[in-house]
Amino acid sequence: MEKKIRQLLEDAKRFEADSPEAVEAFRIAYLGKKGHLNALFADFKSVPADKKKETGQQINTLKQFVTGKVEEMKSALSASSGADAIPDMTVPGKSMPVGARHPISIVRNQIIGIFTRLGYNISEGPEIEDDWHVFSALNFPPEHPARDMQDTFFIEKDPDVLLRTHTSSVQVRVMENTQPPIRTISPGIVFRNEAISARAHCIFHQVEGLYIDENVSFADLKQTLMYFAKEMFGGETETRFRPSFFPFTEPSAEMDISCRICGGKGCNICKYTGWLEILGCGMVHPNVLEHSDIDSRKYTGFAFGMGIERITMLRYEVKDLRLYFENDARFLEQFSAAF
Ligand code: 2NL
Repeated sequence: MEKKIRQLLEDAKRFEADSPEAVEAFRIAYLGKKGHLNALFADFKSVPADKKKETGQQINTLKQFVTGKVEEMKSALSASSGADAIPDMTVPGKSMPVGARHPISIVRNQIIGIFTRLGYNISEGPEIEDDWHVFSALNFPPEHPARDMQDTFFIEKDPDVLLRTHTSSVQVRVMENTQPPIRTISPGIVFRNEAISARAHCIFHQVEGLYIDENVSFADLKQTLMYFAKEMFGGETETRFRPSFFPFTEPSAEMDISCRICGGKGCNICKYTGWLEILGCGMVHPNVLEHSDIDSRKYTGFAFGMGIERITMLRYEVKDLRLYFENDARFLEQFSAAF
């Protein structure tokens, strides 16, 4: 009997109806006066007493399943047939929810787009690095504070294994492996041992650029970065260069753009200066070229680096860095219009 019940349940599960008549025939076959269930209940009398409980439950399960299935099939068929099922062609289509790219990816792709149109290629490299590629090759003196445990995440000491603090390490690897002309940008994640706040994070994203050839000048640097600023922030964007210092460039500068929020008049975004700092840059230090076996008498180059989080904050007026890492859909969905 048990086998029979199981077989009937299997058949019922497999049954598919394509018309109301088929549903009715199915209902009669199982639940009708002369149907399977009544037959089972009749046989039930001869089930031994110690099996009655179990078998009774099985019959009930079958009955419940069939009753539910009949109702389901009826409503499915009435929804797809009959007068009220003729589709109303004037109803607007259902929109498919599509995801949004993360704002950091959107801005990273925009930066990559601008520089690849200028003839730069993209270079990538390891996130776990050694001292040479992150510091020594880039002309950091042995006692430079960036090498401190307070600033850099060390995985091992002696020899140093560390998380890269900038993507210049990728460009050192490019210089080691290729002779000029070099035109490359290195987007990627970097790590600094910092307390997390609205304005700082221990993980963030950078794009660095490097251009090395004969007769590359500071004028080339300025024109390239002024063009970048206009492409990124709009044609009316003004730029200014302030002298700065990095161990790996000489001379070095920081580039500001005119504040997009107030148009240069002064507001709390630009701290009433009318200017926003967006990147650091400079002429590649001769020591850096020589460390990678590039002849610094024949070749010169410029380099720059920017934080993608910061550019994104300025582009989209994001006020708190932590939003980038929280994956709150209410924040991320706001970027679904961009690529
Ligand atoms: C900043 C400053 C900068 C570079 C990055 C660089 C790379 C090589 C050689 C020389 Cl291989 N320089 N990169 C140069 C100047 C500034 O970044 O404030 N970044 C967020």
